[in-house]
Amino acid sequence: MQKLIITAALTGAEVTREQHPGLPISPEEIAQAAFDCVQAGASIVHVHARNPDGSSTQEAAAYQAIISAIHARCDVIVQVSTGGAVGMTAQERLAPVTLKPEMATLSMGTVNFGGDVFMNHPANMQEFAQTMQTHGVKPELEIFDSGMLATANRWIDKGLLSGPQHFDFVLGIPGGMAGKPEALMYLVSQLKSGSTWTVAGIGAAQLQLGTLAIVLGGHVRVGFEDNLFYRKGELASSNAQLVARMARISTELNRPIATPNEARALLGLVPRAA
Ligand code: KMH
Ligand code: ZN
Repeated sequence: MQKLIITAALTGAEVTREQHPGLPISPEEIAQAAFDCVQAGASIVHVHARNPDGSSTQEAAAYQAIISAIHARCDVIVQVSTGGAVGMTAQERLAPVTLKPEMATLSMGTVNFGGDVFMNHPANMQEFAQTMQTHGVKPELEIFDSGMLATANRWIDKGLLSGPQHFDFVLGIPGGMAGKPEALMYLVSQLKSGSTWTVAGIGAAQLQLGTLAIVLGGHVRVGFEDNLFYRKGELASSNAQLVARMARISTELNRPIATPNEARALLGLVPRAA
């Protein structure tokens, strides 16, 4: 089995300080959270940028400040969001890809998102995929429902996505596929061979589906973007606390944790000098 890649989704676009006073918002706070997560076992950080007032922004300069602050502290794969926040335009969302980060997310379809709609028109999705290819950015295909995986598989057949693909199954969004083991098992059964995958369970599903992914040979995403709680009624103390729990479970299950360079090798990324 491959070593485990743990992604820390540090901030998200929708979570607020009212929901969690420790939510990292400024570039320095995000970089410190990234450093702590790497110490705890993360090899990828999934980042969203915020304005000083806490609102979401996709401006390239805001992402550059975060990337620079992270790399001043540690080596880790930085994965920028192209999902942004619900309601942003496609052009806004695409901006951070021009910075040529190692990875970026690519949502594979439209989904109801709580009381809103997370819009992903096929024409925009293709433009995102093309732009990532042009800039040498590895996409992580975000799958919120099974039809999105079917779309990704069609795109692979048509050559719109080339090479082995890396998927993130985001399970438990109200409007998307349920955060249940059966949902994850079905998605895994539909993957083309050579694919890699991670799971982002929302809320309490984060622990359950993450543990299942460790057993199944997938990878795991944890963090405040998807879940703020360590257990029912108890806020997690930090993103790193959630990473450390996954690293502990994986180690107990005899599955070692990947370093950033080991994760790069698994994902077909260029290794970085130490
Ligand atoms: N904020 C969500 C609407 C991504 O980062 O690519 C979309 C999202 C996915 O967070
Ligand atoms: Zn995100």
